[in-house]
Amino acid sequence: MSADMDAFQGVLKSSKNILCVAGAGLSAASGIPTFRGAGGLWRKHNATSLATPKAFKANPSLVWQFYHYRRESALKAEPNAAHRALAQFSLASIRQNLAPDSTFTLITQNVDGLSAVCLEEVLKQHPDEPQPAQPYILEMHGRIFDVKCTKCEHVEFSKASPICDALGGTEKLIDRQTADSDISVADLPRCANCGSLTRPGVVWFGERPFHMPSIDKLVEKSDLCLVVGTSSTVYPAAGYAAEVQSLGGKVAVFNLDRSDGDEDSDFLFLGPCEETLPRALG
Ligand code: BJW
Ligand code: ZN
Repeated sequence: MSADMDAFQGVLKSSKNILCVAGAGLSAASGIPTFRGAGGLWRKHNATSLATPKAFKANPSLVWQFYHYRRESALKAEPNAAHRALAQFSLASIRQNLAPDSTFTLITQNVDGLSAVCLEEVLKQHPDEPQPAQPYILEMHGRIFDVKCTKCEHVEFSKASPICDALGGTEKLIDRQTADSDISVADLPRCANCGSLTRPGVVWFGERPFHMPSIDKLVEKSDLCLVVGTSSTVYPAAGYAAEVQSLGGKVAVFNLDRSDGDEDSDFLFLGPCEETLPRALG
């Protein structure tokens, strides 16, 4: 594995189908906590222990308080330089008149919506430029502002703050000593269609990620995979880089620290991605 930026940029220029697999580190500089390591504790709970259907079934009040806190954080957050570098690179790829079948796709595990917000901002700054012909962002673990019924098919995109009266203010209770208050199920967010309990429209462990058929096709044809700010511990996302490499493509990892499987990468750029990505893609 190499940290040679010039060599990386040579590969970047000659690649036709580029994939970026991103994780929580992409949004860290926007103030969104990561899942593992120092940022992974909410009150006294591990963030990952709350991201399961079992946790929601056992304690919907607790899981909703966790997601309410994260919704409120995401509402206040703004895209950072790493989001911008990716959005600008996606537009630059179009402007350089790449072949019509060439692609740059961001597969993000993040649910905060910051990559989409950023792309909209960048597009607004260049209203006369060609727009992306195909979806550039695939949010494989869903979107935190989607609220989905536990009984019927109803899904609503809502940035309401707070999402319901009973959760209002609980986002401030974040220290370890906080006793978890028990909000009755009747007072948690309810479905506008059938009145049942709703849940965040995100992908929990054991659930099928979104966009799997499209992602599988992209992985198969990618000649370069950028792995940005992810611990590479959660599948299927954690397997994409190795798959691209096994089919002859290159892999470049951008992470603050060492991450699973990075010893097999072709390029490794250690440091905050909000600094390394703008340099690499600029
Ligand atoms: C910086 C930085 C800076 C910090 N700059 N870097 C194969 C093998 C083994 C197990 C499995 C397998 N396939 C499937 C499984 C099971 C399971 C799994 O992977 N388990 C593992 C624990 C082993 N996977 C699943 O269950 C998935 N579903 C599935 O495969 O379904 C199949 C199916 C098919 C058909 C029918 C039904 C099912 C679903 C996984 C869902 C994960 N959900 C969560 C919550 C999402 C909602 C929410 O946000 O609340 O997704 S858990 C959590 O982990 C979240 C994240 O997206 C995901 C990954 O975490 P991420 O992004 O990598 O964050 P961190 O915190 O781990 O890492 C941050 C990194 O950033 C660190 O490396 C830092 O160093 C770095 N960093 N600041 C650069 N400034
Ligand atoms: Zn319903």
